[in-house]
Amino acid sequence: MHLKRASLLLAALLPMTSAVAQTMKPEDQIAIRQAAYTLMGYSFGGIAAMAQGKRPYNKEEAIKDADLLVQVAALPQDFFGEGTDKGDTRAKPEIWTKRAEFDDKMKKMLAEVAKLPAVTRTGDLEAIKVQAKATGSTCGACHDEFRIKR
Ligand code: ASC
Repeated sequence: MHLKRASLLLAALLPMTSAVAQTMKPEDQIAIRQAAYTLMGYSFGGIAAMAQGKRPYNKEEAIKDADLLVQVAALPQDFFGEGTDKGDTRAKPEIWTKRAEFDDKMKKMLAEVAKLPAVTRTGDLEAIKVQAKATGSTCGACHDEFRIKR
């Protein structure tokens, strides 16, 4: 899915509640969680690139990325409903058989993501590097176990 389409779709869905998500068709839930992960990759990717010296550090951009990341990272957890284990998805069946473990990893990721808005506002690149690393490892922990490798 193209980034622009993903963003538009997501903007329309941000106020949606978990209860509504569960009534959606499986393929629509999959599309939304994928759009959310795309935007998580975009927003966290910006911070990670600055932290790794691959992009010049810009305080305002880092803050903007962190704030967007908090919003979009909250979405996927509501879109792994019944029937969304099948179809165009890299989600492993283990998400549904080891749900408590999956939810725990999701929670750990959200806890690290939640620290980024404050850390980016300090303007302290060294602190941002530390928090970017901590956050990235929580993304990776879930991918290792619950995402089908390409
Ligand atoms: C990223 C990104 C991820 C994580 C992961 C860290 O920048 O897009 O999925 O970091 O690679 O292990």
